[in-house]
Parts: sequence; structure tokens; C-alpha cells
Amino acid sequence: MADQTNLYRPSADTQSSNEIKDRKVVSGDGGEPHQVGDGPVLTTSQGAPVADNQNTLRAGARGPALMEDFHFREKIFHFDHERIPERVVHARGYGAHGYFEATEDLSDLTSAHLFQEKGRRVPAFVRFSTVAGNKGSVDLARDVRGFAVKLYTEEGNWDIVGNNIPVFFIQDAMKFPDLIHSVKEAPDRAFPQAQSAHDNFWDFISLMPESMHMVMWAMSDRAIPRSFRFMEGFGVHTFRFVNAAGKSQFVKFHWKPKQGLQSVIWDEAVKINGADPDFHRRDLWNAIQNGDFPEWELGVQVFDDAFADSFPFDVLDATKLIPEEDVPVRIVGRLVLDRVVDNFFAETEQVAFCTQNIVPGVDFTNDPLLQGRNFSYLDTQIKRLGGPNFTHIPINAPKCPFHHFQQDGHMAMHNPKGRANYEPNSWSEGGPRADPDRGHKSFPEQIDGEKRKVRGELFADHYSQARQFYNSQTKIEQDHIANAIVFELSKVEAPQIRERLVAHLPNIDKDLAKAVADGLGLKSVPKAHKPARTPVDGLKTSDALSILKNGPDSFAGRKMGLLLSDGIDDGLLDAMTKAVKDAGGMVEVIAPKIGGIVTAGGKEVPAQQKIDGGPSVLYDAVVILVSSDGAKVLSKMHAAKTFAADAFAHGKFIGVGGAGAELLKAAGVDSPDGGVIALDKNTDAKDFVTTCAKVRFWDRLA
Ligand code: HDD
Repeated sequence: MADQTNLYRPSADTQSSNEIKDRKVVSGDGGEPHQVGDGPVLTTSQGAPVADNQNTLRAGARGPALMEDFHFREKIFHFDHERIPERVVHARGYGAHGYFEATEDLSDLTSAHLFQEKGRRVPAFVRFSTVAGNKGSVDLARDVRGFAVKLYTEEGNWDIVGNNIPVFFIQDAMKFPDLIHSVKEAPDRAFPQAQSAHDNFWDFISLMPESMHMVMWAMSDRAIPRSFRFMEGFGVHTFRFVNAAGKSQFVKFHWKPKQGLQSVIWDEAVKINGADPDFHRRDLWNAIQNGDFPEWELGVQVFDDAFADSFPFDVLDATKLIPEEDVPVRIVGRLVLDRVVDNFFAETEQVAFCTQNIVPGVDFTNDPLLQGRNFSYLDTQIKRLGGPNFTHIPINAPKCPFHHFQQDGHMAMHNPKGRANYEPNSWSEGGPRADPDRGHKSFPEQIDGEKRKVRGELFADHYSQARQFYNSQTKIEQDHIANAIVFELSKVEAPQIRERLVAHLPNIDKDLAKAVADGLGLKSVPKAHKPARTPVDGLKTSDALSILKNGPDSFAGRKMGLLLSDGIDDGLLDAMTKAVKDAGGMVEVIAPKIGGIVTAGGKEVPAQQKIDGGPSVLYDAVVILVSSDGAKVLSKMHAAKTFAADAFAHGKFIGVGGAGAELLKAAGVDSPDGGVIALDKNTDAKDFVTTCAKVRFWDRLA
């Protein structure tokens, strides 16, 4: 019987800290300097102490290297094998540990152990990701974000492998390889990387009307989130909850960030990718390391067969959502991320999410996308992690007791003990047995149908919810959608593909179609494609679908960029720093030199960024606090002028202290508006930070 007690854990010798330790440097045998110290002795993987980590074993100082050098051979062979295949999708991701706590007793709905009592807690691991880009691609690609949650419950691991968008591009898993091939780099030229703005993607999409709803989401600012911390997550599919009496209800899962929703705007995304390609992972790392633990509420939409039958769309169709106004989201738990990984590869890279990992009390539905996923995830982990024993890797192993007869295979780490490795057997130490009371039981749904390659009738409505989504957006958000489609299609070389895509838009919204046609320079809006099914009229708009209607209510978790120069007023600087911290935000100092600045009062303030490494796109709001000498110096620096001009162009709130207005003027901001706020006295700092909770001065962008 396998058990969980002998999981391999490497010793954590090195901790992530910024502490510097000066170790003694001595000369090695061959005259090469190397470090000695009071840490552990370097060993081979076999544990043999190493004497020299600088020189291979040689026949003579200038002679050939000897094969006999087992330390050299081990070191190089291991290095040569460091890479494993990256995920075929969602290759770039970032994970963190935390916990999930049930805030409701849901025993009436599900027998899931986790929900049998309010307050039950289980460890959790979450991996956020982009979809299309390779592992080393940029964080702020326009893309869907993966939101995969592993809950280590007492009755097994439960993986909710979701996205930050509640619907999907396709309805049937059969089309997934085509979708992904189309969005990834073209096979003949190996570009573009981490982008959907190219012919292959839009060629495919324009031929797949079922993708139109998701396309509206992907072209909205949902696809360029400000941070993983400020985005929602969705289980997407309809699942089942099954209670102890065997009664089943349908359920959809939602993760709602306590931090509120926030996205960047496209021009920022493009620039952030250059300034800090790791923007999202750095943000999560910093927040957790600062003790500002991101938190999401788990919400469920629970509904029965009667609702499903009356709903104008098929609840098994992953291209459709159920508006919160139709079935309210009930908050039943909280997810808190409070610990970064010890090692990225061991945890974030090797974590293996599988949609088929569910627990008693939770069940699948016949959603054809979900059913296909249940095959794909297990299959992909075997390839990616090298064999069936990926569940032995600590990050994937259950944290509850587990007992089974699976054995052997590459890297088997906890094979069954004893003689019995089959069942039934009659040995006294005969190992585990199935338990019909505790075990997972599929909901005994009555199924009757012809064996055919078909889809449900209602799946054919591809435009109604796309329209509902578009209509639920604020004007600014609608403009962003139109601009995004124009941007993307402007990168498409084949005019026929552009037009074929635009011909879907009148079925969603005539003004949107016109705006996109104009933006592309088309003479007119092409004739609309004929819908396969007449769209449903009069769907009510849903505020839950808009980011701007669900923004933050404070500056907590946000970052203020302070552009400073020598000779500034100490009082205002201190007041601003305090106001941001009191609001739960972070400050970062940007200065002409990384060595920092000296205030009028003689205080040395270190900088976190030199001006050209800290453009304003990296901050939620900025303060320009400079002396008049400082303003003169900065006004001659392109990076400083761009800092100010971009902050203004991106609708940011700009606090202006000292001679800051001079820099704004030099940057071409001649007519400051209500979002450019003079900081005349120290008490202005607090009001400014309160104002910044609105994230942007939207009037400037309208
Ligand atoms: Fe998938 C990874 C989310 C459809 C096949 N998917 C993957 C990850 C997320 C999603 C978040 C990354 C997990 C991690 O961080 O390791 N995928 C979704 C959602 C979908 C979806 C929300 C639609 C509702 N996926 C989907 C389909 C298929 C796959 C239809 C195949 C039929 N997905 C995979 C995969 C991946 C994966 C190939 C690649 C790496 C991995 O599984 O672990 O199996």
C-alpha cells in the first residue's frame, strides 16, 4: 500500500532573502579563486563531498580532461536534462500557496467534506497563467488568463482549472488543437509569439461563429488585467453538486477578488511588456512578500433542472454564462494566497492540474468541452512530467491519507508496502478496499440518445450573449473593445479575413460593426453572416460583466510611483508615503539616479528605480514631487517627460508637488484637468490617495 509519509523533500538550504554574506575567497588547486564559508559542504547528488567546484580533473595543468571526473560528469549531465517540455498551452505561469476556507455549511447541497462545516480550511495552490505565449513570454500579452486552483481536501485533491473569463472559444474539445494551433506562432515562421493579432488566429475565429462571445471578452480589458490579484476566476463549465442523499443540483464556480477588478489599458500593456515583462509575477511575489495577501471569495451559482430547462441557452455549452442577475452568486468560501513557493520548478512548473480531479460531492456534467478536458489533462501530465508517477511529486500529492495498488513506473517513490498489490486478496495485511459509502459516486443520470457526432440544438446561438456582454459594458469599455478588434485585425495581412470577421459584428452590435469597419478603413460594413439560430431578443444587461462597475473602493494593494528629485520638501514626502501606506498601498521611489535623492532637510531617500527603468506605466497613480532645480534637470530627460506624458495619456491621477508642474509642461501637458492634483500642503496627500481609489480619471479618456 502506498502512503504519503515518505515523500521526498530536498533540504531547504537557501532562503529567499536579500541579505548579502561575504564569504571568504581562496585560491583553488589550479589557482582559480573560489568561496569557502560556514554553510553546508557541497556534495554530489550521491552525497559525496566535493573538493573543487572550479576545475575538471585533468592530466596535467594544460592536459586533457579525464572521463573519470564523476563530479563533472554528474554536474553536466544533470544540467543537460534540466528542461522538461513546457505546457502546450498556459506555459507561462506563476503560482503561490495559500488556503481555502468554507464560510458556509453546504451540506444541503454537497457531501464534499470541505463544505460539511463552516470554517473548514484546506491548503491550496493556485497557478495563474497566460495561454498562448511560451514560458519566457511577456506577462501583459492580450490573452486569457488561467486561474487554476488545487484544493488539498481531506477527501482528495480537487482541481478547479478555470480562467479569468467565464466562457470559452469553442464548444467541443475536438476543436481545441485547432484553436491553439491557430493562436500560437505560425508553424512555418515561428512567430508571432504570445499574440492573437495575426492572420491564423483571426482566420480560424472568423470561421467559428461559436467563438464570438468569448472574442468580446478577449478583446475587452479582461484580457489585459492589471494584476492576477485584481481579476476574477471562473470554473467555466456547469458542474454538479451532489448531497449525501444523492440529490444533485447544477453549479458554476466564481472567484471574486476582494481587491476589486482592475485592468490596464492597451498602450500601457504594450509598454509594460518592455519595461517589465514579469509585471504580473513580480506583483504577486511582492504583494505576498509584503504580507498583503490577495484574497478571493468563492461564489457558487446553484440551479436545478427546471431552471436549466427554462434557460434560453444550454447549460452544457461552455460558450454561454448564466448572468448573476438570473442566478445570484452565493459566497461560500474564501481563498487566501499567503506564501510564495520555495522553488519555482519544483512547485509551479511541476504542478499538474487535472479537471478530472474531483472529490465526493462534486460531479461532472455532459458539457462536451469538459468531457474532452478530462482526457487531455491526465494525458498531458504524463508527457510533461515523464510518467504516471507525477502524483508522487510533493506539489501534486494529496495531503490526506491515500492508499491504492498503483505501482512502479519511472520515479516511483511510494510503492505499496507488503505482499498484497492486488485486490481482492485474503492476506491479513491486505491493503485498502473500496467503500461504497465514502467513495465518489457518479450522479446516476438517465442517459438516452443516438450515438452520433452532434451538438445540442441551443448550442447554435452564437451571438445573443456576445451582444449581452457588449451591451453590459460602459461606453469606455465598449470603445476599448472596438479599438482592440481594430488593432488586432490591422495586424492581419489578408483583407478577406478582416472582412469575414467584421461580418460577424452586426449580429452583435451595429455601432460596434461600424466603428470597427471605420477603424480598418473599410468602405462599408460587410454584409452580416446569417446566424445559424435566431438570436434571443431582449436579454437584460448585467453589471457583473463590466470591470469598471466592479472596480476597487480604495487604493489598497495598488502602487504609487513617486518621481522625486533632490531638494524636495520633507513634509510632503513623508505625508504622501504615510497616506499610501495607511491606505494599504505601496510606494516606489523613482529618481534621476538609483542612488536616490537628498531632501531639503538633508534626508537621504533611496530610489527603487532609475527614471528610465521606472516608467509611469508600472504604477497605478503617480506623484511628481521635484524641486525647481530638479524640474530643470528632469525636463531635459526624455524618460522623465515620457513618465509625465504617459501618466496623463493613460488617465492616471497625478499628484503635483514643488515644481512638478514644470515637468508636466515640458512633457506637453499644457492643460491639466481634474485628475492632475496640486499638492500644496501636507494634508493634501491623504485626499489625493483617497481620490486615487477610482484608479483613473476616466473623463480624460472619454
Ligand atoms: Fe486547458 C492547461 C484552463 C480548455 C487542454 N487549461 C490549462 C490551464 C488552465 C486551463 C488554467 C493551466 C493549468 C496550469 O496552470 O498548470 N482549459 C482551461 C479552461 C478551458 C480549457 C478554463 C475551457 C473551459 N484545455 C481546454 C480544452 C483542452 C485543454 C478543451 C483539451 C481538449 N489545458 C489543456 C492541456 C493543458 C491545459 C493540454 C496544458 C498544460 C496542462 O494541461 O497541464 O491539457
